[in-house]
Amino acid sequence: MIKSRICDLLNIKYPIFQGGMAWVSESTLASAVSQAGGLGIISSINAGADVVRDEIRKCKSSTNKPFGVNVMLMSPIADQIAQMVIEEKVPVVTTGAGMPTKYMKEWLEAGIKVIPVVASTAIAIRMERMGACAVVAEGGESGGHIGEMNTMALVPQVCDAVQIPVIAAGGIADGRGLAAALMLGAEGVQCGTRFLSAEECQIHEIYKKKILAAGDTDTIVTGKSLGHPVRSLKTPFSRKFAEMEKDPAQTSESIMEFGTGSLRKAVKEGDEKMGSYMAGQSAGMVKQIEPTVQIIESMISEAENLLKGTNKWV
Ligand code: TUI
Repeated sequence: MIKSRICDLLNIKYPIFQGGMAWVSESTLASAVSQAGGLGIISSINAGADVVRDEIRKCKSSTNKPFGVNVMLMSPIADQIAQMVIEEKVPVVTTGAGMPTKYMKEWLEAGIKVIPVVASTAIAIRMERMGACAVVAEGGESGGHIGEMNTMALVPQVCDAVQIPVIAAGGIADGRGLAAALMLGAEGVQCGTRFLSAEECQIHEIYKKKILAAGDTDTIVTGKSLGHPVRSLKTPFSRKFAEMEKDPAQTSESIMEFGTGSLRKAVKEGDEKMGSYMAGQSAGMVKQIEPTVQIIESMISEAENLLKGTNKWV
């Protein structure tokens, strides 16, 4: 049985988090993950603050297991969500795309377990000092907003830099990735892309089809010129976005305007022309639609078998 400090800390059965994916991670998916023994996480980037509160309440009524909410720090409603997680007594908060410094004291006083997503050792160290109970070290293989480092080099360096548990993210989609992450010193994994194919994941069926059809080189990083690199599937939208970034006639404003609403168009409408289908490089490993419980159980049993067989190497 794979267990680590994070299981005891959060009172979860398996050290598997489902990443808080903008517009994607709502209560149906998050409660299914928590119910299956992992940590389900609701995203706060979607239709608005009231919708997030509804999703938190739905999650509480679907499972009595712990779950989390992701606060995306670049969001214009981050302050509102930060307050709401206290009011709603959310047990775990993960943060992304910045430093949660200004919320930390209040969250900790409210008894919330704070787990920032970090993309460097420097930020991991600062988060530990501020009272984070763990960090997610996320490599650039991930979908969505990414940092500079990749998982293989980032995770062991973060593990060396902090004492708190490190959860590895980026490029992890099966038991091999889980076993490898544990070997790098991590005490769990966070997966996003793999859960896009979960039966309980409420995204448009075209999004799911595109994930199942994707191969290893089918993602692209756009947004570097705007200071916000984002990984998504290669589609007419992302290719056009990349072209606009190279075109000196375009301004940051015109490029940003082109991108506005594109993630919603993918998730809710399956818009094949103007949708932004965020996904990580592990999309090529996602082969079938299956129940969340099967994703989690198969990851755990595959990792256990691999770890039991490690003596073949020594
Ligand atoms: O946050 C994410 N991934 C996301 S958020 C998102 S929402 C969105 N993004 C762009 C366009 C439209 C919608 C989609 N994907 N991952 C966590 C993450 N955090 N990755 C990298 C970081 C990070 C980066 C810098 C964390 C801390 C950090 O601190 C540096 C600083 O100086 O603040």
